[in-house]
Amino acid sequence: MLAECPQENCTVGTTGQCLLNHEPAATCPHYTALSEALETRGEEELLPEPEQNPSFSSSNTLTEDRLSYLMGGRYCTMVGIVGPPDSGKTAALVSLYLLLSHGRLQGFEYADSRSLMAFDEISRGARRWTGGMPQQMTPHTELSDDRAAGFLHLRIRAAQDNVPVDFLLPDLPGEWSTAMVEESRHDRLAFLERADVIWLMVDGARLASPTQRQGAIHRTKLYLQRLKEFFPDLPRVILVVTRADLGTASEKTLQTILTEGVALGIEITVQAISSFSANAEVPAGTGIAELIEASMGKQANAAVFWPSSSDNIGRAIENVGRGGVEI
Ligand SMILES: Nc1nc2c(ncn2[C@@H]2O[C@H](COP(=O)(O)OP(=O)(O)OP(=O)(O)O)[C@@H](O)[C@H]2O)c(=O)[nH]1
Ligand SMILES: [Mg+2]
Repeated sequence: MLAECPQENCTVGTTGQCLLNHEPAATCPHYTALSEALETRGEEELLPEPEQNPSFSSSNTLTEDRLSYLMGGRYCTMVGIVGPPDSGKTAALVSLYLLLSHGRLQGFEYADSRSLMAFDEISRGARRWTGGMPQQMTPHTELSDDRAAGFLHLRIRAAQDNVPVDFLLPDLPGEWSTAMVEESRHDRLAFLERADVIWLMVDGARLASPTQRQGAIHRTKLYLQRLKEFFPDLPRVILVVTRADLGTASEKTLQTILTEGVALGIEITVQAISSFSANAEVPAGTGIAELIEASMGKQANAAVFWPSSSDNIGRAIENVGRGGVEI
């Protein structure tokens, strides 16, 4: 069973060994079982509405200046996650965490995390629900420090080669992205220059809707233009098309966006995901494993699976419905 311990240097989560030598480890007063609550899904009532949105404190996420110290010099794959409010940024992180903690991220397994408490915090509302999916699985993201990004850490091991990859994933309020596009405020997103890959999150339900599609395409193109303008050395971009359970964006729609990316000199690919699901035919978690695979920096593989050609769009969309796991 996965566990977490707030004691510095305690590795009970990965080794089962309690830092304070409690035997069994579960008798330690600092020990918190991670999956206990997950196992009771369906048996308990929906959590009451929080009185206020949880906001990250610096102790929950890893601040940029502490990253290298905390990671002990390990190379980390930094993902830049951008997208407007409600585009599904937090939901993707929650889905990834829940899949990993259930051992259900196909082809990958959990190896470690230095920010379990932060993951725990953002996943709280999504863990249990009864009688259908609530409207709001994750609260709007607010940060206690409105100036500097905080990162979540996950070490993920690919079953194929057993090599662990350390991911650093920021969960930022959508307003930070909107401020970049609309007010040219990009100072808080400076870390994007150093990112290995960018996930540009776009609401797939809007891209699929006849009335909202044009606006969503226009806005996504604007994001690509601004990203390239403010961060000329932009790393490769994965266009993450969210809410695949609620609609499928057409190839033509996606091609319009990809064409803009290519014209701007951006290396861009597409991945559709369904972090949660209100549709029995599209399991929650669909596309998340493929997103991790494409983000792992395995450029050769990524190129095979997701070349930025029109042929590829069908592949990305086709992937919806395959490999998904119910959370
Ligand atoms: N049906 C469905 N709903 C989703 C999915 N992803 C997100 N949602 C819903 O959309 C809501 C908002 O998603 P978030 O991930 O919190 O949005 P965000 O981009 O983090 O928004 P901000 O924090 O405001 O920037 C969630 O609470 C879910 O209820 C999905 O794949 N399927
Ligand atoms: Mg959010």
